[in-house]
Amino acid sequence: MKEATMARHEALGLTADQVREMYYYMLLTRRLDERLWLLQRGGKIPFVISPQGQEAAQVGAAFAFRRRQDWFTPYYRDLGVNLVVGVTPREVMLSAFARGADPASGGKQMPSHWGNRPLNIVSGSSPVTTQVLHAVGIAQAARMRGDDVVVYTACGEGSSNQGDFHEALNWAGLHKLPVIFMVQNNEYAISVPLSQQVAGGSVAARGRGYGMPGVEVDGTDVLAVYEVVKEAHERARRGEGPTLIEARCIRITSHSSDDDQRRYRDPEEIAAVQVRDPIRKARQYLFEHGLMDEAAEQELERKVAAIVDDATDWAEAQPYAAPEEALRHVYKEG
Ligand SMILES: Cc1ncc(C[n+]2csc(CCOP(=O)(O)OP(=O)(O)O)c2C)c(N)n1
Repeated sequence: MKEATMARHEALGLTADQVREMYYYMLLTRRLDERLWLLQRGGKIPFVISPQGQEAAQVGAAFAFRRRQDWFTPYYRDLGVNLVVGVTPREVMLSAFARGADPASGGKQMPSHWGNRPLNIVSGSSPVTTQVLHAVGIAQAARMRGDDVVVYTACGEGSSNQGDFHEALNWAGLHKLPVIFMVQNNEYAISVPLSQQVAGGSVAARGRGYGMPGVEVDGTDVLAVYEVVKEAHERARRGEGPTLIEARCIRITSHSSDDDQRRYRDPEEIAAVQVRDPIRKARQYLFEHGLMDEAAEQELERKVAAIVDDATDWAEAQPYAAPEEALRHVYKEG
């Protein structure tokens, strides 16, 4: 009887503070990204590829993992995952401004090519889906060493049509490796809509063919995502193998700052997308359950704005890498 009257987060074992923290990370992800667009349009940074519309999928998933113990091979849009795992807003900005202290690549890679050694976030490269195979290799190594590790990897639904994706799932399924494949389906691969990308129309349905559960979840609902990823994480730790999760998301912005979605999406479609905004949905949950009121919301917005301002100003003032650093990490040293 008690279950029926419990709030959803309580039924999932989450405290009020944890749900508020999820919202904080979602908002931080959105506000940092909005700042990145301003900086790009102002000519201060070269490139943005946004998580807008995918914050719930990213924050909900990352909350189910263990910091500094699990491993992560995220994809470029995974700003929310990186923040939850421990990348700081200052580090995000170092990378955006290509400054020498950027932990991902010392300012050598494009922004959003995440990487952070102490946090077990593995640096990726620009060809999509390579990170999915890296995740499987890491999971296999952990299995051989007897380490208690679960690996997070993500990509878009367009990338789930690459050969690498199928090889990765097959191998992980065969060997029951502890990997969670998180496909964030935002319905477009640049300008190509879902109907022209995915044979069969469902990425989740492919799981069965590779010997693992394929779960579809509303990727705009942070608690729903947390629930399925937590379950997948527990399965992986019990030695029952990988899970494929298809989070049905939305894409609010253009593919990147080099793209203009008005060239291939109707204005009505772009406007309709906003209705499923994950931030709005999470905010409504907090208000309905008395976890946030207007005063608390304003305070949170002020706090997040101050963090974004600090990260921007601080990172912009940091130096570029010295010219002698150009070949560092390119060749083996010593
Ligand atoms: C192997 C490879 N092919 C093509 C590209 C160019 N490219 C970059 S992102 C992208 C679309 C990916 O779409 P999707 O996987 O759905 O992810 P989304 O960006 O929509 O989140 C493409 C084709 C690339 N980077 N690598």
